[in-house]
Amino acid sequence: MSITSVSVAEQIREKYFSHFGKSENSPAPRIFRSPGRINLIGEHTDYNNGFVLPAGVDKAVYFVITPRSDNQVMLHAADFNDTYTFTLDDLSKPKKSWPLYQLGVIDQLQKIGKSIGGFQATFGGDVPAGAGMSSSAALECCLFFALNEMFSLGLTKWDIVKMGQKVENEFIGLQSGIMDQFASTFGKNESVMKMDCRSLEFEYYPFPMDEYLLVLCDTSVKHSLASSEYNTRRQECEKGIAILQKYDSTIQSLRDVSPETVETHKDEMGDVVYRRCSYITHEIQRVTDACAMLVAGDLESFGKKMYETHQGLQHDYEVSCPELDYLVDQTIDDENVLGARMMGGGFGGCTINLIKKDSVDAFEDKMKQGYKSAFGIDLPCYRVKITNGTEELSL
Ligand code: GAF
Repeated sequence: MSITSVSVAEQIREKYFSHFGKSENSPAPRIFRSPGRINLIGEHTDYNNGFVLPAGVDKAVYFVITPRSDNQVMLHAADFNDTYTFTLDDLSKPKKSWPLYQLGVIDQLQKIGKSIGGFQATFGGDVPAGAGMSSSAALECCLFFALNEMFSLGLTKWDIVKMGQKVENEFIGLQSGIMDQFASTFGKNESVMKMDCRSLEFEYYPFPMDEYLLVLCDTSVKHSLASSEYNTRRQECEKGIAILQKYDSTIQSLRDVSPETVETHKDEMGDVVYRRCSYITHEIQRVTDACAMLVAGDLESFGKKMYETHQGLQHDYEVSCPELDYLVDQTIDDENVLGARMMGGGFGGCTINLIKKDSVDAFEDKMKQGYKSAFGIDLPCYRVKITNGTEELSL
C-alpha cells in the first residue's frame, strides 16, 4: 500500500468519526480497501469467455465500518457528504443512484440466505468516477469483503467476485463481465493477471515498472451511451454466435471461434455483427500474444498490440469517442510511448499509456496542453502503481 492510500484511508476514518461520533464504549471501526483496476489488453473479451490482463492499482475505495445492534444500515458518502439510511427488510430502490450499489450487495447476500445485522459506514476514496477504472466494482467488492469479515459469512474471494458481477447484472442493469470484480479482489503488488474468463484460471505476471510507467490520461468525459451501448455490444456478439452455431454446434462463445471462421461467414453476419465478432476474435488472440511478449521482455511489441486493440475498439467495436481517439493519436509518433489505447467499457474514461519512465513529465505536459486546446478541458493524468487487491487495513 502506498503512502497516499494510507492518508486517504485516514481521511475517511476522520470523516467517519465526525459523522458518527467517537465513543469510548463502542468498538473501533474496521477499515477495508478495494482497488480500482487497469486493463493492459483484452477489452470486451470477458463476457465472450476470452482472456483479459488487468491489475489492481493505487487508487481505491475504502469502507470504515462498524456493526450496529439494530437492523439499520446507515451509509455516509465521504466524497460528496451525503447520507442514506434504510432497514435490512426494505431494499426498495431510492431516488438517488449512489446507494444502489450497497443495496445490490445486501440484496445478493439475502438471495443466498446470508444473514447480516445492521451497520454504519463511511465510504469514499480516490478512484476517479467515470474514468473507466471501475470504482463501482471496487465498491461492491469492498463492501462484500467487509460484511464477510464482520459477520463471518464464509464467502470465498470467488464468491465475492461472482456476486459483485451479479449486482451489476441484476440490480444495476449493466450486463458486464467478470473482469473488474476479479481485478479488484485478486490484485497483487507489481503484477498483472492473465485470466481465462471461461475456466476462471489465472496467472500473475510481474510487470517491469523499473524502466516503464503506466499513465492514465482521463478524458473527463462520459458519454451517455456508455451502458446502453455496452449491453448492445453483448447482444451483437450473441447474434454472431447464433449464426456460427448453425455451422458448428460445439461453439458456445466467440472464444471458440477463430478470426478466419468469422471471415468465412462475413456476408451472412452483415457488416456490424461481422466487425464486432472480428474484433473480439482478434482481441482474444492478442492477449495471448501480448503475454508471450511480456514474458520475453519485449515491451516494444507489447505496446504495438495495445495500438492494435485501440484500432479495433475505434473502428470495429465502435466503443471509442473523439476525445479518446485524440489522446491515442497524439502518442503515435512519440518514440517514448510504447503503446496507448482506450481502456474499459468506452465512450469516455481514460486511455492507458505505456511510457519510458524518464520521459513522463514531458509526455504529460504535451498531452495536457494538446487536450486543453483541442477540447477546452483540463486533462488529469494518473501515474498508476500496481497494488494488492481487497484487504483489511490496520492503521
Ligand atoms: C466494463 C465491464 F464492467 C467489464 O466487465 C469489461 O467488459 C469492460 O467494460 C470492457 O473490457 O468495465
